[in-house]
Amino acid sequence: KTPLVGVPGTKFERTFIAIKPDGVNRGLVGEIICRFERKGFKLVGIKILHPTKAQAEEHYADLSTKPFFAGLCNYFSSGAVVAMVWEGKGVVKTGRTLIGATNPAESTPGTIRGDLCIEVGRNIIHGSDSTDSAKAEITLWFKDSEVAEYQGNQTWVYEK
Ligand code: IDP
Ligand code: MG
Repeated sequence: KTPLVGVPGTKFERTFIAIKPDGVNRGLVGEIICRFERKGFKLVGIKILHPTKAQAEEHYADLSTKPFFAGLCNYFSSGAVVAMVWEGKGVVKTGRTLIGATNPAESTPGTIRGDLCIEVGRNIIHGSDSTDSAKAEITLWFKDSEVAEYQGNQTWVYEK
């Protein structure tokens, strides 16, 4: 059985992806899931929840000294979030590539942020920035019983 936090460096690497309240309210859930799904990554955990301010502060604890921290936590806890765990080879780094640069004004067209949003304070999606933060974030948001293993079409996605 794959550990909850995945196995970095293998096909079983996992990352934490969250569609932020603006993404959910703008009806972009399907669009975003579609992009990860068609790439070949495997969705192993998904739920919708309204984060508390405390959960937002814990999730973004590394940014607590930033001037935008309070606004960021208000934003992240302002509505429903779709929290997900995605699995696949290189999913942490490639997930960040699919998402695009933090500031949508600098995100390349073709990326999620480059195509779908305009401002850094409303950039619709979160993705873990390293395998270590993926481990911490998956553990923060998901229990073992909330992640499912299934066969999928992975034999057609990987050479071996
Ligand atoms: P990331 O989401 O691309 O990993 P981080 O630097 O981890 O970017 O910042 C977390 C979130 O904080 C960003 O996604 C964005 O919503 C918000 N943020 C980052 N920089 C700024 C800023 O300069 N002003 C307002 N919000 C910001
Ligand atoms: Mg970040």
